[in-house]
Amino acid sequence: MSWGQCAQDRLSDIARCSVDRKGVTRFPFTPQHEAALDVIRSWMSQAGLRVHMDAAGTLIGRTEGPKGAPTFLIGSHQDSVMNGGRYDGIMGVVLGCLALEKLVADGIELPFSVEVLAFADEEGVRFPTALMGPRALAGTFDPAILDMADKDGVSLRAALARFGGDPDCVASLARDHAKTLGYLEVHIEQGPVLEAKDSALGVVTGICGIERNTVTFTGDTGHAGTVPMDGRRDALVAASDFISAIHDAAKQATDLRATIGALSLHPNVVNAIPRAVELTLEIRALNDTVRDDFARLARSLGDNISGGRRVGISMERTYEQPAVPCNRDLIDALSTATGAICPTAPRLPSGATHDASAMADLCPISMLFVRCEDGVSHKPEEFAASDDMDAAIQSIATFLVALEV
Ligand code: HGY
Ligand code: MN
Ligand code: MN
Repeated sequence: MSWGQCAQDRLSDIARCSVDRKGVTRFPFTPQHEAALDVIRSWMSQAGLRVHMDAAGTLIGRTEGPKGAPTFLIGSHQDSVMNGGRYDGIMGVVLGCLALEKLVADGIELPFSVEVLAFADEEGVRFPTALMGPRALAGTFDPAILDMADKDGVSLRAALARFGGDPDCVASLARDHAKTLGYLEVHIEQGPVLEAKDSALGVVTGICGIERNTVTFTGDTGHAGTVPMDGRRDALVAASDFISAIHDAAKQATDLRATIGALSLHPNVVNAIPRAVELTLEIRALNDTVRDDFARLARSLGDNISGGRRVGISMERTYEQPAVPCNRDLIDALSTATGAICPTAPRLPSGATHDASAMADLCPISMLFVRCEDGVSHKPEEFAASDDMDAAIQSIATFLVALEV
């Protein structure tokens, strides 16, 4: 069996660690996460790694290099979105384990230590925060996030403690920059570029910046049958103007994505005029200035629309992470390593954000994309071919062997 086929079988197996069978739903610090860690422990043991879970719930498999040698990190996230795919995140963990297993099978010892990291929470679906694991290692962890709660009112602190983590020790996980050689995240592309270029792999040049805003329109409710049309202060009509205006403005911008992904109405009943609408506006761009400019444009569009519709508006930025470039030397080393196996491997930016964006505060980062069928991700139909994952495993092994301490 090829390494790629082994990866495919393992990803099918761990996909069962899910709330249901409609794709993969595996949130952090849940029974599904716990079941997944048992499977990942077996992958790490099979690669000869020493396994432990750190205080932030990151499962770590380590192979020791020569005494005093630095450590190279490989990893990604174990969690998924609701009814997501079976490759997003977890692919980077299984391919890292298999690349190390291959090096052992080939009798190759590296002049540095290597760790494979399975981070608990990158998607930020269960809690209104994300990237606790990599931020803990990078020393950028904010303890205030421990008080954030999920929709059932369970705090991140309680969920982590119940799961076997140690909330009070997360801040002490920060790694020594001088002893960390770098980080590689292998991830399904989640877009159509590699398929369009007929390339199994791609080397990532940088990760987009991302911000999330909560926008609230506030008007008046009233009886749907008695309030005349021209007397209304309908929050939903204003919100719908805003949604179309944002979409049209984003289409004019360069290398920018704006998405209104969640919306809630109040009172949300068939025979009452919507008094309030709360929606999320997410803006992503490879250039932080472009993103800031668009956020300013969004505010002015909102002000004009709310004025015209005689409703109130508020717009609050709830989350932000800057754009992050990958390390030039690692990009070149990854391009060389993939070149032997996938000569057409292009260099491309990542519109999706990743654990690597937080790891950049600790060490030089690199990312390798694997072709994604039809560019589909965050859906059960997400698919990566065994041959493409095989090419990735070969590339990771070649990359590690060529890495200089
Ligand atoms: O939102 C993202 O880009 C990532 O999939 N969490
Ligand atoms: Mn994702
Ligand atoms: Mn991901």
